[in-house]
Amino acid sequence: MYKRILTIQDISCVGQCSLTVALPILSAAGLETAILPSAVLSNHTGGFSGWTFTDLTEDMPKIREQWEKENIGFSAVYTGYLGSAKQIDYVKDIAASRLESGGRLIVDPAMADNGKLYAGFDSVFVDAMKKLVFSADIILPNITEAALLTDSEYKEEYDSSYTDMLISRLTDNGAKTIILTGVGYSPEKTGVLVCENGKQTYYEHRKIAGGCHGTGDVYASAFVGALENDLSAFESAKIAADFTLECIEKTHGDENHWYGVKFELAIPTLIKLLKLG
Ligand code: PXL
Repeated sequence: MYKRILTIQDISCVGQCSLTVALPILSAAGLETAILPSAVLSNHTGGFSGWTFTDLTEDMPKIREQWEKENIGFSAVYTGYLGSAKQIDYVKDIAASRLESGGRLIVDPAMADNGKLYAGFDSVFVDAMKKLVFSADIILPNITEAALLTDSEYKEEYDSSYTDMLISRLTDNGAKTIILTGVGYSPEKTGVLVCENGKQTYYEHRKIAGGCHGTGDVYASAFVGALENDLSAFESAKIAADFTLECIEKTHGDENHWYGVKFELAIPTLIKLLKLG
């Protein structure tokens, strides 16, 4: 079956994040990709001094109704950066109405990193995001987002008792499969912790100093690309990590390229990792 994926996130016209990353990566993974822009920004909000922001919340129910008339469905729905708290209810309606049977809702609660919410988000948004996250089949929070979603303290340094606590609070609130990203137990390492059916598996890899913008979106898009090629959650998490690491390596050392990663240069690697070429 030729799969059609719907991804819902913003268009940051410049900045190598959200839809400008998800669309090419999912296409490279051999998946038909439909998009629903949550907002249009001149550029992302992480490091530029300003941006334009056009909220597309009120387009969403109209688009859903039109898709219902045309009977357009999706094999998976993957959400990223959303434009407003109100939009989150509309996104839930779209997934409920347009997801084909057996299709999965995959949610990256893209709203925070390094202990801080992104510009423009507040606790009302976090509470709305909880509803989406805890109704999803698979979620990809980073440590900051997992702490916010479970009203837990954010820690820079921790051991497995902290990540166990985050996982068990997420699970208690209804989370199903959890892909907890950016989990590092020592300074020079990072990795991803996958929790599926109560069982944890960890993929550790080296950490490249000086975090890069947009890697969460690159990671989640590659994960969905692998998963929808029928790989397991752990195998998909591993491929996404290897791909993201290569994107960072290809970018490192270019000071002018602080706003994103040169993921385009690593697309051939992704195709090889997915055994598509
Ligand atoms: O990469 C996450 C992201 C997506 N979209 C916009 C952002 C950010 C992170 O800052 O600002 C608009």
